[in-house]
Amino acid sequence: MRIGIVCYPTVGGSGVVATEMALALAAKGHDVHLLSYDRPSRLRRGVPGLRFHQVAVSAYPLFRYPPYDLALATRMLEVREEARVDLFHVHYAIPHAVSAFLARSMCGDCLKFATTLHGTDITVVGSDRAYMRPTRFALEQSDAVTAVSQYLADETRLVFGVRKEVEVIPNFVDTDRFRPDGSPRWHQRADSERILVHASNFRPVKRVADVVRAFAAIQQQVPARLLLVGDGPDREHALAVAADLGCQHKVEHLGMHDHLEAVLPKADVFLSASETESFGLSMLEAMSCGVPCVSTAVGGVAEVLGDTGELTPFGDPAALARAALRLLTDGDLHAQRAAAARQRAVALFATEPVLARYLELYERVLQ
Ligand code: GMT
Repeated sequence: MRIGIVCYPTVGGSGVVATEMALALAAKGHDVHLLSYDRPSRLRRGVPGLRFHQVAVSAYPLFRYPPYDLALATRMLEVREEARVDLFHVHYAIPHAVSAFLARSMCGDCLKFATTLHGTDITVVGSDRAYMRPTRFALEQSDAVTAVSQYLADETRLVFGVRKEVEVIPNFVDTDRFRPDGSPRWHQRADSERILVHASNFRPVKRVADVVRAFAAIQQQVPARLLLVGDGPDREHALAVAADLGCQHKVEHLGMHDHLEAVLPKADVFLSASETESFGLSMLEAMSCGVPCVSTAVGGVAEVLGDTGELTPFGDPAALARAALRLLTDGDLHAQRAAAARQRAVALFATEPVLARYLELYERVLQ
């Protein structure tokens, strides 16, 4: 198939999923075209069958807000003409589904498009009045709509009142790349220092300061270190909270990391304090490395973790700390959860079966 994939390049689950999907489809021999306004962070160079098309957005002085959605629609048409793309798969509804609809309308229905909803496009941004109506319209117009969790599919129906079928196709993980590396667990290490990790884009919705608050309580009970991976607007606030709570010397900010698969297997527990999380891709990557997750019970997280991790109420870092301590003071429980996490990732979220579901969907759309 000739497939166009549209995504945001920034650190955030939707761009990661779209890029991994582009790489996996190209590896299967499909002709894949990835469109974004910048090179997505996980995109490798020189991959046969995969081409990157940058969407250039001109900054004319009159434009306080450059019309990216129009530039994207034009680029989609150009790629369609150059590469005879059969179908576009747009990740994140706003404004990608609207641009796809515009591109399709401009060429008299010459292309098909499927929209995958990731989370904040529905739960936060999509329910903003300014974006609500065009997003609902573009979803209705999509040739297929998918959501990454049942929670998000239900939320889409509730918030947008869409009549269209929203099919649930979960995110996936490369279980060969994200795998346990044999690192000793805390109870096997001489210093018995527990390593906790949090990875995200540090947006307010991630509540990274709550992760730090939970960690501050944990390290009072057991020797521990917190690795913060990623970057974003709340980084300074989170580090300031660590300083206020007197644990800054045990919190290490690793910044943007190209090789999360090298960091995650070293962790004993992954911590997440999000206010909303339609899926939680970093947690799936941690599970695949055999790392149990302790998270707020929000959105679709329970669908991902199953009974391999611990869920606590949102906005209660003390509960998060207690749940993590259960895993960090009982070696048998930790070993059992770590093995269950890896098994669940392999059984339910491996790349191949999930990709097969998308290919089936593409075929249905093209028929
Ligand atoms: O976390 C974000 O706000 C970024 C956002 C995105 O689309 O880039 O992430 C969402 O999509 C990911 C991939 O499907 C999910 O794993 C995240 O749970 C989801 N984020 C939220 O729902 C907050």
